[in-house]
Amino acid sequence: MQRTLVLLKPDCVQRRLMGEVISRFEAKGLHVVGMKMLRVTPELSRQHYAEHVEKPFYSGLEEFITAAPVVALAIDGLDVIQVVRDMLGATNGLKAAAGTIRGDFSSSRQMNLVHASDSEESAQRELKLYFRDEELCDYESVMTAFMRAEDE
Ligand code: FUP
Repeated sequence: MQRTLVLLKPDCVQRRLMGEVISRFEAKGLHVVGMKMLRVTPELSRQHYAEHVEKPFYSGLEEFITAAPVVALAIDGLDVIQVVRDMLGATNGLKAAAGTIRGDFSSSRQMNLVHASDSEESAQRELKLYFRDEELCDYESVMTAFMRAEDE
């Protein structure tokens, strides 16, 4: 079982696509254990995108990610880090496959609606940036018996 950090970015919030995107994760059977709306500050942006701070596109990225609220989600599931990345599709919405979230709703590289951790290491780091331990709610998933076999 893994946990990942998902961010519904300012374009997702402004375009009223929050429900649409969360519905896809729910329909897949993923287990949401944390959710909050917040405004990303320039400082949080620099921490979140630490690997990109020196890149030429960073100033535009910071302007975008701080421009409106985001919704942070902590999501549990088997192989959830890769499963969510696959559900998002390629970074650039113009290149993302049809059927993926970005492929269906984004036509942009910067405004690609959703962020998700790309490894266990980034998930741990990013979850700490957005959630305190007591903000995460572990609860039993009563549907699990009808979502997958016991040996999966
Ligand atoms: P991803 O892992 O899919 O979120 O993508 P990256 O870590 O490669 O990039 C982080 C964010 O920077 C992406 F959401 C898009 C943005 N970006 C740009 O705005 N311009 C670029 O040239 C590359 C990435």
